[in-house]
Amino acid sequence: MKKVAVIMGSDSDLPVLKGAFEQLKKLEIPFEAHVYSAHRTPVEAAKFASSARENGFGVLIAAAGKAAHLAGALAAQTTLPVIGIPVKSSTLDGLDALLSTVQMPSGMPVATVAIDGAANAALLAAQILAVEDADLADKLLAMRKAQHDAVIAKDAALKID
Ligand code: RP5
Repeated sequence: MKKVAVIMGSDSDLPVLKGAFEQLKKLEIPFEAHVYSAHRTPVEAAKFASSARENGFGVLIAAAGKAAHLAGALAAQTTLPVIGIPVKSSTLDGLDALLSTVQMPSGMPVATVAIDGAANAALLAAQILAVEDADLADKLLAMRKAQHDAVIAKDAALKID
């Protein structure tokens, strides 16, 4: 199976990414996590992205806050799909990172999830890999069924006083 790369702009983003690691582990998807910054280590970030395909990666997840250019900077260096997680790390509540990540120019897509939406980033990465992986698709289906059943159980247990 292809690996998922989880790149964060700073180690201060790590707590947000717990939800992504959890989902990737649950689905037994091999992944690597790294700290590369679009601004502080632009050469290393570009090098990682440009060699990601030959290094066995299938999807890149990029989490960054503030002027969050990481996902776009990685996308500029690879034709692998890049998923951006805008991180809420400043006084602007993540809106700065959301707009910096989502407003990519035509020709350079980044699939942007919600602010701090790490779990969905991992699930979207899994769904991309599952296009060519029936076992992974089955695992995703089982997760959807469990999610469905949990809501049905909550509905049955709902009591309004
Ligand atoms: C961004 O700036 C990082 O992704 C992080 O969310 C934010 C703050 O970084 P630190 O100053 O905590 O390293 O580049």
